[in-house]
Amino acid sequence: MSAPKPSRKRLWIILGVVGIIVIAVASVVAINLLSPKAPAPPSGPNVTIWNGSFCSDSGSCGYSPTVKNVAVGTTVTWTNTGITHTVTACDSAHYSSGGCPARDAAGLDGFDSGSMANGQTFSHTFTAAGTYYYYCTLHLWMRGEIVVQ
Ligand SMILES: [Cu+2]
Repeated sequence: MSAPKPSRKRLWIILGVVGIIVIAVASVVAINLLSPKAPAPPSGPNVTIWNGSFCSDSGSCGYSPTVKNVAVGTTVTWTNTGITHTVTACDSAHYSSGGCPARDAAGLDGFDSGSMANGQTFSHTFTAAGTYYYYCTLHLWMRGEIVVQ
């Protein structure tokens, strides 16, 4: 009986093709998960807090836009689209790889959202001109600036 041989061979070819397709799709998904992109900045006085599958460096999570220009008196609203993050004011002189240890000593208008869960928003009104630096206390490499003119 030599009849089953060709059909078994065909089955292996089909399995091979399916396997290659599965590996190709999985690779594309993995590449997308590992190299997240910052979302386009929202319109208006808004900032989006974002992250990819994880938040391991400044390329995988952050604020969009990183630098936001607004007029004096503007209320800026941050919306968290990712894991838990914060929006915490920082004195630029203490803005380092270690985070912002002296944030409360800053003479600038301080603000701190505290822990923000996914979907939560935080707003702050900037009443004086200046550059306001901020970061995430949970991910020290997440940094942003509000330039008030
Ligand atoms: Cu964070």
